[in-house]
Amino acid sequence: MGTVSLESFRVDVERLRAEAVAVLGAAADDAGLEQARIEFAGAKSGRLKGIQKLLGGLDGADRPEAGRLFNEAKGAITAALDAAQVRLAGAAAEAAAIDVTLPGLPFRLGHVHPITQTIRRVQEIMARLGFESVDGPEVEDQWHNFEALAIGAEHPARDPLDNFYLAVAQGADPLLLRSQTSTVQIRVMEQRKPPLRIVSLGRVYRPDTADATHYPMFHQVEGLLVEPGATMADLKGVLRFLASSFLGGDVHVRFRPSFFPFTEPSVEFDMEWGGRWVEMGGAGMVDPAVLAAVGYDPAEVSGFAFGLGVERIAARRYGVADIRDFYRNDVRFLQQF
Ligand code: FA5
Repeated sequence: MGTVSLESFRVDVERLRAEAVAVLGAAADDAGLEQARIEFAGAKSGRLKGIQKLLGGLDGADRPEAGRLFNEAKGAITAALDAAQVRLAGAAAEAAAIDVTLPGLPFRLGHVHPITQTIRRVQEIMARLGFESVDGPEVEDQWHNFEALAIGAEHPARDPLDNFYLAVAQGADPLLLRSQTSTVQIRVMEQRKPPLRIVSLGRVYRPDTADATHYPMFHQVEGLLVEPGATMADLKGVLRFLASSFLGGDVHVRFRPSFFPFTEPSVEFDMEWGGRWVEMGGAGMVDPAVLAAVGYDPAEVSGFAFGLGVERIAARRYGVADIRDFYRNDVRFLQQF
């Protein structure tokens, strides 16, 4: 008769197995795992070894079943040991992958595009002279882009080759991407009574071939003042103030005779800055016919208007030789501003 019963062996083996699996599963680091390994699976005095020794005390008939129970428990404990090793190795690799002492990646901040900076600067300068900033639509009808500005049906400026007309339903009034911001003069005068001082900065579109001074989409500054007694001297004074404030230093403004259908007289104006004359835009006294067309009395009020290219004045101010650079989206160029 053996000294150990099969039942008590079974209880001991199961208890050891459950305890070992729990402890190995909870091992938090290599040292803890090694300690648990020695305790349960140590070759000399591990507890598994202790249980194994009990086998000798069992009845011969019970030994095969007891051996099977033992091998099963040993297999489960070995598997739990392997799993714990894999788990801790993975955690170590993960910890090594994040080096918290490395300097962080620099966070790249963007900034306002130089053309937008220019627009805001011009708005701010004109506001000092009492010019309110207004917007107009980029998709226009023929009335605002041409007719109200005395650009008649036969005028070459209306040529489809010189404009971006939009496809509209047959019979509907043609629409186009505005070719100038002078449209906003009309839109404002249609809705307000004089006196008024407005400035409008926005995109305009012309099928021009892109070169150093042209782009098919560009921006214009439109200024309009309508008051009793406004003269060309006022126009020159305003342009000179704008140029000096924008470019810095004393800037001279020169008028050259020109023609626009909606101003009379009309001029092109140049600015002298850094010893060079540069063409900036067109201007003139608002034609009395235009004033009358929007319901103003030309005997009571007169006005002046001007329009200039934002890319041109931005290029001048920042020393940019080619306005196409503004639209290449090259961060190395843009981050200089
Ligand atoms: C006009 O567009 C008139 N509406 C200006 C005006 C306003 C006259 C009010 C009288 C009263 P013009 O077509 O010349 O005029 O254009 C004005 C300016 O826009 C030019 O001097 C130039 O600076 C700029 N510009 C014209 N075409 C381009 C282009 N393709 N790319 C960049 N800038 C351009």
